[in-house]
Amino acid sequence: MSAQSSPAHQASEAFDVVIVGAGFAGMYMLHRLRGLGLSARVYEQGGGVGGTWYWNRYPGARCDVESMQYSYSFSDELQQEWDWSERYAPQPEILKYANHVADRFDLRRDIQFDTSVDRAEFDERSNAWSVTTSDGRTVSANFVVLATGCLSNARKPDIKGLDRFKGPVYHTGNWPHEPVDFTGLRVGIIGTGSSGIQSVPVIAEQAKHLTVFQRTPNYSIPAHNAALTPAERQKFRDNYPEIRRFARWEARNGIYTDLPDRGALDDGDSERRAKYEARWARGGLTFMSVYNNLGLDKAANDTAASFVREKIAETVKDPATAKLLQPTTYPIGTKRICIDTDYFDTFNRPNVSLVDIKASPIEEITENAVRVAGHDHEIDTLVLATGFDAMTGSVARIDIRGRAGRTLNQKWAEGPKTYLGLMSAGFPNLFIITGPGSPSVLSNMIVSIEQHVDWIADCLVHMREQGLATMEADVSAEEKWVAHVNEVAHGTLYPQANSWYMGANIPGKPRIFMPYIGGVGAYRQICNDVAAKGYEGFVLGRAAQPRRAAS
Ligand code: NA7
Repeated sequence: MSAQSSPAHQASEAFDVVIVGAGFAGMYMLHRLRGLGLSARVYEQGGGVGGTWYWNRYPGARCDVESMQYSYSFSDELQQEWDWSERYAPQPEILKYANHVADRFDLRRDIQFDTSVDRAEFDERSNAWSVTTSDGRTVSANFVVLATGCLSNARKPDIKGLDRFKGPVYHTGNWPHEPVDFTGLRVGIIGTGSSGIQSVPVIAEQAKHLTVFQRTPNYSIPAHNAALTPAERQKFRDNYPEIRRFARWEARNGIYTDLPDRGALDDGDSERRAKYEARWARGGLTFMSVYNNLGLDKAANDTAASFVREKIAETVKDPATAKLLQPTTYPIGTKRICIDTDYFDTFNRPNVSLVDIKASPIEEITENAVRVAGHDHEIDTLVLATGFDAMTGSVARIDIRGRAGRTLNQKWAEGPKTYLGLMSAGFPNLFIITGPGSPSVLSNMIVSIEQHVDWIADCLVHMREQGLATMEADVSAEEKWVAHVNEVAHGTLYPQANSWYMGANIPGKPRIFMPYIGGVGAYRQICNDVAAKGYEGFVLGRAAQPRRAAS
């Protein structure tokens, strides 16, 4: 499947595949393509591998999925040899793991760092993509794989006066590589999502004073993080075949845990409370797996939400602060639940204060303060934990032009449309890993990444064996899939929250529930069935007579 001679190819280097991004998705994609004998070039805008773990270096950054599960499964040697230190590894260790993988599989020689892809244009005559990078070069590729990540486009809020602030401003999603020392400083932090909740307790320990500006409180479950013992690690290693199988097929979110056999209202009050207590004591994301209907039934959900609110009230000594920290405006779990270490307890410290910016939004940021309700909260340093233009943001930054020069941004102006989250009609030979319309951010990302990469790799083998030059989503299959994704989402409580799943955190972004909530196992089966039926719903074209997708 080497690149054919064409005008697009003559002017530049040619690859079978260009991969955008060297995070966990891009690295594994490269590894698989090498194994198939395909040529690939990865472009990575950062100075190293790791994607989200390269950028999110803020204090307290950790994955919310346990390390033994948030790790590649494709190599048994790798999963047997790597020693995770803690139940939830800190960001530096996850980054170290990413670097280890890059070295172990000799990936770096095909990755060009410090280079972003600015433009990708499909040439209908040669059936190839012309890819232009930030170093001003253009290469061609038969296929482009967007491994750009779902939470990669850090978003600076549009707050009046932000640029006037005289002190340093940090975004959690774009944190400096040098350690930031808050000792003796008055620090302000805007945002109480997962990044805010992880960093607040750590910053509070250093800062002279920390002021937390909260718009919406979040449900957070204790991590109960701890060092992993050799015996705990070995138990996982011995059981990896079953743990990985279960994560792929049985657990809707790709995380191994015991699954519920009933709904929350099937138990009496005391039994239910005991189960919540046990899950709270265990800690972590699987809190939501205690019952099978917490994401479906509001009355069931209320029981879990009330339990967490009670825990907050028990922990936070000042009743007014506790009340502000209790989420009430959306069902628990409909925004990604947060996993914390001492977050609520941090508000008992004398050097931490909470400011409600829901009731009174930030009026402006001055040279040395955040002004709320006419009061200046003086600070020396500002931390923005304000999140990302999720799922579509990093794709939207690239000028992607498909058939007839139509851009992906034009096509997605009313919300992203894909078939299986893998391809978008009108954009042949362009794959997306964990894109909108796939389980993606609702799951253990590495489970979903590996499934997509393997599916794409198999697909490329099929195309090579069949002598196919193009593949793209059929418009009607795409429409049906988008409708299905929507229908499944609206059968749950998820759309009730103004979450980044819905695009609700970005002013003007279309409100569409982006990830597929049908569960990773059901989704995997659908993808496998599609492949088994000769890639049903995709239009496959030969080089001589490329076919157009029906439109
Ligand atoms: P999130 O979860 O999007 O959280 C962002 C936070 O910032 C959230 O509390 C927002 O309040 C707040 N925010 C955003 N814009 C503003 C403005 N303009 N003014 C005030 N407050 C604002 O991002 P994270 O980085 O914490 O986490 C993202 C994911 O990474 C997380 O779900 C995990 O999967 C890992 P809001 O809730 O919109 O009222």
